Amino acid sequence: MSVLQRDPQDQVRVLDEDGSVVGDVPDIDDETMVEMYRYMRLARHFDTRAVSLQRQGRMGTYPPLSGQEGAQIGSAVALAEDDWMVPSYREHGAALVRGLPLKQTLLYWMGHEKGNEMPEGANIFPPAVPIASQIPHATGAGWALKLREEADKAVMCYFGDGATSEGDFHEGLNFAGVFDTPNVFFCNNNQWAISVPRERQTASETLAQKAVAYGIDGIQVDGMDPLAVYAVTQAALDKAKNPQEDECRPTLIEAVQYRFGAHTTADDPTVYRDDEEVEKWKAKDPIPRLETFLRETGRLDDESVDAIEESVKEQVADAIDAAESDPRPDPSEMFEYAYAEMTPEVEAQYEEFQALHEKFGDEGFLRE
Ligand SMILES: Cc1ncc(C[n+]2csc(CCOP(=O)(O)OP(=O)(O)O)c2C)c(N)n1
Ligand SMILES: [Mg+2]
Repeated sequence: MSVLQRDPQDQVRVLDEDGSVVGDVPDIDDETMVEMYRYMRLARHFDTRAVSLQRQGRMGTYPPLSGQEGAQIGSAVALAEDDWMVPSYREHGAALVRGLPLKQTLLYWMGHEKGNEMPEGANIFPPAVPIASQIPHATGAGWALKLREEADKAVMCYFGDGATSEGDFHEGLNFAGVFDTPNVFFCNNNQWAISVPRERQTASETLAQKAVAYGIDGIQVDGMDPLAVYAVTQAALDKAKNPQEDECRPTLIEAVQYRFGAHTTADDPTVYRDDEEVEKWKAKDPIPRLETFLRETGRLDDESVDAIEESVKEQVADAIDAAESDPRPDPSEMFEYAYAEMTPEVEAQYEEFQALHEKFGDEGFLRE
């Protein structure tokens, strides 16, 4: 029986908080499991360094992902090469799995237009900051694949718990249900939409059960358990591409998790949540959980963990060097890429900017 055939209240788990097996371990080869662990360590270290760069004035606002590595890596590893990923703004870890270099992520948050350039063939949409706006886009992409008879590829869309209160969520999932599109809707329920807690966002008992209204499958998974996330996402992607006669293609996955840090570097979570709550969730940290499992099953040892730690540090340091030595972008690029051709409003803004730039020079715009 598919792991998806259960009640949206019945959370899928594979590893408990101590890394002990409490469910069906998915069929993942040893190398990929260790790779998942390495990606999670890389995402965590990158995150720590990115926050520190912002604090030092070397980068703009940045949305941290620590705590969410299990959901990001566990889900992204399940994607096939030809599938598509439609991210929100926090999916740096998932994007890494798809082949987006860390340098690109840094450039994006440094305000560099080049950070929006996705590598050829990585099949990633650019990050979406307007909440839930990427959901109808993802449904549209899924529908396009179906119309082109390419529904052997799926589109996975990431968004947060807060996004499920937006009209775009409703419209995107409703269309997906009606047109039976090859979509996986992956909700990162990290308990907070900035300072608004989960229980103030919706009266629904779970977010997964919202799927019922659209006639699609909804499933809740422990989002801090990378193996459970992998199992559920893999089954949902498979169903999106190869549904049985009585199955629908789309699935809504609610991955229950927590962001350990601030919403973004512009936020101070200590004013709206208790240390006690944070500590409770830190005990569920996905990284030591997977590490314990991998050590106990002989897939990792001290030596390989040390080697991973070293290589992760080096990779992040190299990415920071590469991003910081990239030439500063020309500010007029801000106006050039939203549309293939500038609209009259954008053109007027561009001309105003050019006039100011000529008058005040670069110094007029830069705060050093
Ligand atoms: C349409 C829209 N409204 C408001 C905002 C401001 N905003 C940025 S992030 C955020 C909260 C989103 O919470 P959630 O969907 O849970 O995602 P998370 O950041 O927790 O991953 C809000 C309201 C926005 N970016 N877009
Ligand atoms: Mg949230």
